[in-house]
Amino acid sequence: MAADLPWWTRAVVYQVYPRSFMDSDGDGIGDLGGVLARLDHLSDLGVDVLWLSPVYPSPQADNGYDISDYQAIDPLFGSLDQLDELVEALHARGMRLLMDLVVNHSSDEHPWFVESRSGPTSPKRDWYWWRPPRPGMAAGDPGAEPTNWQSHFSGPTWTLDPASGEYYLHLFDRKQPDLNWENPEVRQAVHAMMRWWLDRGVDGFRMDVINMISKDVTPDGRLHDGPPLPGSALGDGSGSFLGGPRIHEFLAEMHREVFAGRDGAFLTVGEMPGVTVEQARVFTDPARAEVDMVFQFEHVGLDHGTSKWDVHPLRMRDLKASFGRWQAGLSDVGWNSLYWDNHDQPRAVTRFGDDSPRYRRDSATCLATLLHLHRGTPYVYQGQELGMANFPFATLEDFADVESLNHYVHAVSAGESADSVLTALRRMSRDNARTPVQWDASPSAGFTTGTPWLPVNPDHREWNAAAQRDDPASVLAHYRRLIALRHEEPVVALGDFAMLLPDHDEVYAFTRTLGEDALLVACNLGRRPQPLFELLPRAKEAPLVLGNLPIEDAAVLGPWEARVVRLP
Ligand code: TEU
Repeated sequence: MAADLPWWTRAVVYQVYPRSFMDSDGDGIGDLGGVLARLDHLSDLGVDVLWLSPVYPSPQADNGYDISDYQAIDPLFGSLDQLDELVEALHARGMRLLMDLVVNHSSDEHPWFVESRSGPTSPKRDWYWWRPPRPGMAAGDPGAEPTNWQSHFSGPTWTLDPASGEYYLHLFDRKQPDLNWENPEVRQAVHAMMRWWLDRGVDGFRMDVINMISKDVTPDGRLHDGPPLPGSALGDGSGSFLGGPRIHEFLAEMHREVFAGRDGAFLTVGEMPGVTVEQARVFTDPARAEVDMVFQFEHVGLDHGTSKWDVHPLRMRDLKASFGRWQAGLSDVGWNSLYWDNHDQPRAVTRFGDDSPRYRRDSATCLATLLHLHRGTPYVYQGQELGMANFPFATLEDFADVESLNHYVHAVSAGESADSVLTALRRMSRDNARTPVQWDASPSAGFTTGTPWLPVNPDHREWNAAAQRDDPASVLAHYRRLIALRHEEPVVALGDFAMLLPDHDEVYAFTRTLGEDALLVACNLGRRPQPLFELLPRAKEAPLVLGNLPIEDAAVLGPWEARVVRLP
């Protein structure tokens, strides 16, 4: 039975955020030449798939998640020839390429939107969401926006176009207008574009906020207000666009139009903020042919209060309850994706681990072991395999991310103190993930010969790929072992998951079982030694499969120690 499962059930994906990966031409911004130059790093690691964040032409308002041409490469990043070269080089090494598909919205500089904005009679007017002011109000009046929705990037989701007196919808920045998926021409254009990339040899797509493409709209075109947000004039519109009424229809149609009947081994992963386990079962049920797996956000929301900027400590029980539910919920139908880090999340070693000099390496490898031993497809975000940590941001000027900068402006103008906003940005800003990859100890960390677009973390002198490559005790070496283990051991890829010690505050433990074969995984997520054999007596007679630390006393799980043993 295992042999029939799709290839990606045994795969590990590596995410490249090209701006920050490797610069080959000295302009301080990473590019495709840089990716090509560092492919050995990926093969050494042993990953199966490269997910490339957007490299398409873009005004870069959201670092490429605002696309102005879906079928080209931004000269900032290189050329289409280099993309073709990348496909070929990856395939030659037995790896596959996943492109980022950002079609909930385009850039406001995409010719489609430029045409759409030209006036109410434009043939492309209906490709986006244009609406008159709220009935009884004049364009530009406070609160005249067609709905009260708050944007993911602060402020209203509507921007007025003074020329026509109508507003357009943007769930994200004003430079990211939402495409109108109700219009079949939009869907056909997206499908054609996807086929064009597959014809070039790419192996699939990571689909940006794909559960937001269907909006809850009445037959006569009205959208609904959401419940008011505390302390704000705006409301939460997510009920109108998260997993909207036609989402399954749109995804099934996309699969039919783009993938069905095509030869090859593809992978689709839908990024779905707010998705529940129950919904994910439906989205990833192979019988429905929608997407292969989804990115869910539950575990990366566990340290959020009223918003991501209201930071709380993570409670171990919450993490276990959440991961446990996802493992159980997708055990018989569907499939999990597994991640700590990506380009939107602060660095996990700082956020969930312990990045003090004493425990940084141990906590990075412990978190990695925990994640990689779950059932699902693990994603490694560039630099995570090196133990890269958050950046010591000093002032507002150090930040570049549109979400962070918009939040600062809105929060301060709403009366929050500049200091407290900055404190939150330091911990949660997406820029933490976006500082250049630390290749070596040289001044720009081997990332560029020019001035990096975001500063290199000063800790790169100690924490870098060159220093770790030949060190068997490094974070990098541990990632290599984890990835190899998944490839070698069917039980790691496919075994059933069972959570142990659900109420323990420091030890995260579980078993994986495939037929007669069973592994026990125990991770100490803290600085206090834990009595392993007392907590988990079955670990006593069990031989070690993989650990992150030399074992001094087998009966004790040391600070941030992770151990995988085979149950007799
Ligand atoms: O992100 C979707 C999303 O909702 C969040 O991750 C968001 O970026 C933010 O961090 C919430 O606080 C995707 C992309 O991954 C992100 O980089 C883009 O900015 C966003 O969509 C818009 O395309």
